[in-house]
Amino acid sequence: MAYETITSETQGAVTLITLNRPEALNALNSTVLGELQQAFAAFEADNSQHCAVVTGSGDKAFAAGADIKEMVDKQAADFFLEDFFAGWNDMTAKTRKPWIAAVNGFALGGGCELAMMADFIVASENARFGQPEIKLGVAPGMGGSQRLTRAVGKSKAMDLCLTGRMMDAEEAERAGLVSRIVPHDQLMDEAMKAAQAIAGMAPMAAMVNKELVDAAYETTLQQGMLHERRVFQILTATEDRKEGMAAFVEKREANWKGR
Ligand code: DAK
Repeated sequence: MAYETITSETQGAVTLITLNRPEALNALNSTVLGELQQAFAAFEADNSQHCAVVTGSGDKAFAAGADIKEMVDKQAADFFLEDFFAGWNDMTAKTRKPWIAAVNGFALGGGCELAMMADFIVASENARFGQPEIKLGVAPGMGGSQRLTRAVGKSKAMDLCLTGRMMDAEEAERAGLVSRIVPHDQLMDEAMKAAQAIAGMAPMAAMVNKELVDAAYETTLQQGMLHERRVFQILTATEDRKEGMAAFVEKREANWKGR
């Protein structure tokens, strides 16, 4: 599928989606968001694809936020009537397969929010994260105040949202926003390697692991543990569970059926 503002390609069982407006630091406009929704829907529907990586083109940015030039002349009624950026949550709400954000530079505002929608973030040492919306007289609109607070705690989330300052990759990793930092020139190799490793797991198990970790945000500990136990019990009925355990005992690679 040909897109205007992103690219999407498959490498084995991994889909690589690249935001492709480097001249605007990959700022997210309505076209980008619509195309991202399409690319994610295609990834989700393709049974040969088991993990995705999202990154930004160019050397400077993952995404420097929503496109301010697209928003500057809009009135409040336009945002409401157009339902501007509606569907931004599709990447989390409608995607059951795992995906990784490979953050290669600025991830600001909507860019930071997009990265936080991913199941985890691999950051280059050049990555910079922030929610600078306050400097524009607004506030986060795609989950920044909520996901950042859950990821890094109230104090740091308040600091970032209220001052609009950026944090570097090391601070982001210390705070728990980022799962790993890698040298800038190795970012895509490392992110793709992680994605290939995930894509090599039993597909239903990968989807269920994602669902269980996500459930930790929505449930009490007791409910979450009960859900986890039930899901474990149900997964034991899959062909892949039998294959995975048999392969271990027989000291061979598992041959997943995806069933
Ligand atoms: N939008 C549009 N263009 C941008 C941009 C952005 N967010 N960020 C950078 N660019 C453009 C610049 O305008 C410039 O293009 P030209 O003007 O040269 O044509 C080009 O990218 C290079 O940028 P700079 O020249 O500024 O590069 P520097 O290295 O000097 O600075 C920077 C990099 C990242 C520090 C700076 O560009 C910057 O501060 N950018 C803006 C960051 C920002 O404020 N981001 C938050 C945007 S607000 C909603 C949900 C969510 C949102 C809105 C609504 N709804 C559900 C309704 C989200 C809002 C946001 O994300």
